[in-house]
Amino acid sequence: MLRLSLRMFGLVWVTVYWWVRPMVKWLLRRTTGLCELQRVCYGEQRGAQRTQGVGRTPEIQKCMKYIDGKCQERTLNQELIYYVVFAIVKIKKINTQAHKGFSDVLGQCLTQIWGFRQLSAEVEAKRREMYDPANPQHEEKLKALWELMMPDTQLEARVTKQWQMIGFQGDDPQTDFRGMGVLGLENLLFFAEHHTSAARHVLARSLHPTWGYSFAIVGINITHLAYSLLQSGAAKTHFYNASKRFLELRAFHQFYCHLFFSFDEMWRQEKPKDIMEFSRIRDKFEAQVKLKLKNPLAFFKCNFVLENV
Ligand SMILES: *[C@@H]1O[C@H](CO)[C@@H](O)[C@H](O)[C@H]1NC(C)=O
Ligand SMILES: CC(=O)N[C@H]1CO[C@H](CO)[C@@H](O)[C@@H]1O
Repeated sequence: MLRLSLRMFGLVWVTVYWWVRPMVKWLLRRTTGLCELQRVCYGEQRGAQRTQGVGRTPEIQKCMKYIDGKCQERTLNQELIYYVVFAIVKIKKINTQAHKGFSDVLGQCLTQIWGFRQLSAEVEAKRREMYDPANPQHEEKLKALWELMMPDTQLEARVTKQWQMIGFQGDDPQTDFRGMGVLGLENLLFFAEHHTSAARHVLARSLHPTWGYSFAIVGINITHLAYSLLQSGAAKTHFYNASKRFLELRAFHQFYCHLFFSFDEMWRQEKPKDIMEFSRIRDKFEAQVKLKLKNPLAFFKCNFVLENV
């Protein structure tokens, strides 16, 4: 009996879904003169909310399948987006004279959606690229990191215990990059290069006799956090609000800098007894960031206010 009614319910639901949904859409189209995509484009404020709404419409879901391949190849560009917008306008017979802003809004949303996907693919490629001491570019970056963080101290050798002064584990940073590849190095280098005083400030705080931690090791762990927030899609709100244009790797580095700096703040507030508390504080920090990212207005800025060391 129960089974039967469940079946009936299923049947009714399917019927409702297949018959009523198009009817509602048709009715809305008739009464408002707009298709679903247009309603989303006009109904929401610019930013994450609108872009996420557009991403959920069936039209865009269909396009995704094709474009996703391009994201993986990392060959997506603005021109392709214009073609897609043009095609949608034609297929949906949208009168661009009457709806002048539509193409622009749709173009902006698609730029953000696919920009985010392409950024994810790019970050993934960096993570897979292993640190290689035979690669002069990798070695250059590592050297630059030292020079920016320790301007007054000469590095005596490529392999030396000196690396521990900026928080690597042993005498060769290569081993510490294993988990996150070149992405870990590039994140640290960007922080040191573009937010030099903030990075040096965090390093100084990490050397505190009571509340210290390993700067580079924790930095690489924050790379892991930033990476997983990107890949899970949790960070979409921030990235959709971060740029109207196509996202570049730089946007990921900025996101990272914000996270590392805020982690250091939380670490100090928690006043941990020792490094054994790392996992607990890291989990607490992650939960807090995830909560902030649930807000469609989320946008993490890099305005660093340097407190006491
Ligand atoms: C970062 O720390 C967490 C918690 O201690 C750990 O589970 C994770 O594997 C670490 N990631 C990296 C890349 O070190
Ligand atoms: C680029 C972009 O769309 N930024 C928006 C992010 O969200 C805020 C708050 O809704 C908007 O004011 C921005 O314009």
